Amino acid sequence: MDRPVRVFGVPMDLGADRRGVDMGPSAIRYGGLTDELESLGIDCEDGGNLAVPSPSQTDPESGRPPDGRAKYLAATEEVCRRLADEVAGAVDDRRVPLVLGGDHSIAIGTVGGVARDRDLGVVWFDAHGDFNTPETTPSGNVHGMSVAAILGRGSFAGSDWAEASGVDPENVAIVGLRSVDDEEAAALRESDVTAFTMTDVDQRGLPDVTREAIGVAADGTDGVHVSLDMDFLDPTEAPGVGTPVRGGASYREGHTAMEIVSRKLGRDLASMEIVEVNPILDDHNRTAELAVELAASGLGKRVL
Ligand code: HAR
Ligand code: MN
Ligand code: MN
Ligand code: MN
Repeated sequence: MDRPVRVFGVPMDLGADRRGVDMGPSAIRYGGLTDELESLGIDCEDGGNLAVPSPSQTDPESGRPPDGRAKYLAATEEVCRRLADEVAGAVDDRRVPLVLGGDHSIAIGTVGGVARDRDLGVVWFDAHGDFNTPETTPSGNVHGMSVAAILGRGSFAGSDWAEASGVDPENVAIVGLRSVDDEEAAALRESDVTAFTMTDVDQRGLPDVTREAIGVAADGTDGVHVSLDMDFLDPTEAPGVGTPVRGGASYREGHTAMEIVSRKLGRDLASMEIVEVNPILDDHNRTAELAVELAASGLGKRVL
C-alpha cells in the first residue's frame, strides 16, 4: 500500500464480559505489527493508546437507556468520542487509521471518525451480528450492539456519538455469521444490511462472498471501513478471543479475505480495525500474531 498508516490502540473491555481484551493492543504490537508493515514499505506511525477507564472505576449503570440495558454506556460513549476525533485527525493528515482493540464497541468510534468527511461503507467480518440494541441484548454488552449503534437503531437513534452520519445500511455487509440471537436475527433479516453466514461461505466459497460484500460496501460510497473481529476465524486458529464460536474461517480463508480486501478496494480502503484479541485466553500469542499477518495481507502483502 502506498499510503501511510497511523496505528491506534484502544485497550477497551467495557463492552465485553471478560477482562483481557484490554491487553489486545499490547499483544498485537508485541506480535510485530509495526515492523511487519514497515517491511512492506508502508510508512507506519504509532499514535499510541487511548486512555480507557477500568471497569472497577466505572459505573456500569451510567448512561443506561430507560427501556434497555447497555453496560458502561456513558464511559463507552466518552472513549468512542475521543477515538473518533483521533481517527478523524489521522484522516486529515492523509493517514489510513489502523485501530487495534479492545472489544468491538470501539468500532462505533472508529466508524464515527472515518465517516465524518465522507459516505462510508463497512465490511464487518465476525461470527456475531453485533446487531443487538439495548432493547434486545441478552447480555447488556455493547460489543454485541456496535453495528446497530453505527446505524442508529433502537435507543441509539438520535445519539450523535453512535449514529455515524453517512453510513447507510445498504452499504454495510457482514461476513462469517454463525452466532446470532433470535431477536437480533429478525432485526437483521428486516434490515437493509447484507449478511453472509458461514452457510453462505460453505456453499459459495469465501472469495465470492467477500467480493460481493465489498461490492455492497463500495457501491456509491467514498470509501470502505474493514472491521475484523478475530472470532471470524475458527478457534483452532484464533483461540485468544473473548467469545469463540466453532465453524469459522480457516487460516487460509482469513488471508484470502484480507487479500481480496486489499486487491479489490485499493485506495477505497478507508480504514481498518482488528478487535477482540484476548491474550489471556490465547496460546503463546498465536491470535495476536495472526492479527498481524492479516493486517499485512489487508494492507497489500503479496507472496509474489
Ligand atoms: N450476541 C451476543 C450478545 O449480544 C454476543 C455477541 C458479542 N460477542 C462478540 N461480538 N464478540 O462480535 O451479547
Ligand atoms: Mn464483533
Ligand atoms: Mn464476534
Ligand atoms: Mn449515503
